Amino acid sequence: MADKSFLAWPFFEKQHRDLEREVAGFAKTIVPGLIDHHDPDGSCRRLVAALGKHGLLRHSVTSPYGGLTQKFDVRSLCLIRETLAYEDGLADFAFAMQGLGTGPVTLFGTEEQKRKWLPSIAEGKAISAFALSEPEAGSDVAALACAAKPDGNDHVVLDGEKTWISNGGIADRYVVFCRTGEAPGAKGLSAFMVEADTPGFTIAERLESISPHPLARLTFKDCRIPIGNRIGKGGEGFKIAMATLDIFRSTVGAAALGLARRAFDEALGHVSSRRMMGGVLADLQMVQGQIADMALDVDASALMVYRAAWTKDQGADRITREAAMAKYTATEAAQRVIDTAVQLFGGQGVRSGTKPEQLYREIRALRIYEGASAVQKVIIARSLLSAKA
Ligand code: COS
Repeated sequence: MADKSFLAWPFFEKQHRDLEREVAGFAKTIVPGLIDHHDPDGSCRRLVAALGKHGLLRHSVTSPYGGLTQKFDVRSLCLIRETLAYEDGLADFAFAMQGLGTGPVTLFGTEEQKRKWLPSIAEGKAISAFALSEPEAGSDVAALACAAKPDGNDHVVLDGEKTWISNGGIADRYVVFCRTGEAPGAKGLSAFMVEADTPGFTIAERLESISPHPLARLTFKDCRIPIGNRIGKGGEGFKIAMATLDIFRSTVGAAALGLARRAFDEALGHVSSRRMMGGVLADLQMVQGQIADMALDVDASALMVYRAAWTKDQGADRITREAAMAKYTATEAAQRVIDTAVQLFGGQGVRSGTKPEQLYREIRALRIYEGASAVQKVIIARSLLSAKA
C-alpha cells in the first residue's frame, strides 16, 4: 500500500487530497480493465474516453472551455500523473498527452480557437498530439526544419517531417511547430493546429519502443492549412513550445515519481516476505541500505516535483529551472529505484509480464522525452549563469 503521508505537505490543499483519492480509486478499479499492452492504440482510446467520462481531463484544459480552473493547476496535473503512473504507465501517457497536445492552445490560443479545440479534449472525445521533434532536431528545437510557407493571404503550406510523436496515428489533431522564417533560429518558428484528416498530412511510420505506446513519424507534403490555425503570433513558436514544456516537464517528473513509488512498494513487499538465509531479505543490512536509498530517491523527487508545481501555482511567470530540476531529479532517481527493485526481485524482476520488468521498460523513455537529462542540466546551468550576469 502506497505511503500517502506526502499529501500532508504544505504544498497541497484539501482539493488536492480529495483529487488524489478520486484518481487512486479510478486507477485501481477502472484502469486495469481498459489496458491491453499488446494493443496500445485501443488501450489509449479507451483510456481517454474513460478519463473524459470521469471528469479527469477537465484538469487538462482551462475554464470556460471544459476545464475546472482558469489556469492550469500544476499540482493537480502532477498528482493525477503520479497516481495513474503508479497503476500503469499507459494510463499516465493517455492522460498526459491530452494536456500537452493542447497546451499551446490553452496558453496562447484565441478565444475562438479555445472554444473550437478544447472542450472535446476535456470530454475525451478527441485525442491531441504535440509535434515538435524532427529526425534532425530533437533537443535543439531552434534547428527544426519543417517549413510553413504562405499560400495567398489566408493559408500556409506545410512541408517536412516530425518524429517520435506521441499519439501519432490515433490523434485527431496535432500542434505542429514549423519554421516560418521571421528571423533565423529560435525567433523564426510558429505553431499550427493540423487536423488529422488534412490532405498532405500522413502517418509515414508507426514506431515501436521497448514499452509500447502510440508513437509515429509524420510527414507533411503540400499540406495546406488556414492561417487561422496558427497559435499565437508568427515567430512565437519557440516561446510557445518552451512555455508549454515549462508546465509539462514537472509533470513528467511526477509520472516518474509514480513509477518509482510503485517499484518501491513492490520491493518493500518482496523483501519483507522473501525467505533468505534463515530469515527474510529485509533482515540483511545490505538490503536495508538499498531500501534507504530508494526511500531517499522517492522523497527527494517528490519534493522537487511539488516544489516546481507549487511555485507555478503561486503565480510564477516561469519555472524553467524548477521544472528542469524536477524532471531531471525524478526521472534519474526513478531509473535507480526501479533498477534496484529489479535486482531485489532477482530472476522474477526480469521475467516478462512482472511489475518490475514492466516498470523497467516504462521508465527509460522519460529520461529522454520532453528534454533529455543532458538538456535539463544545460537549462539549469544557463538559468543560474544568466541570473549572475
Ligand atoms: N519560456 C519562455 N521563453 C523562453 C523559454 C521558456 N521556458 N526558454 C527560452 N525562452 C526564450 C529565451 O528567453 C530566448 O528569448 P530572448 O532571446 O528574447 O531572450 C529564446 O526563447 C531562445 O532561448 P535560448 O537562447 O535558450 O534557445 P536555445 O535554442 O539555446 O534553447 C534549449 C536551448 C536546449 C534550452 C531548448 O532547445 C530546449 O529546451 N530543448 C529541449 C526541447 C525538448 O524538450 N525536446 C523534446 C521534444 S518535446 S517531447
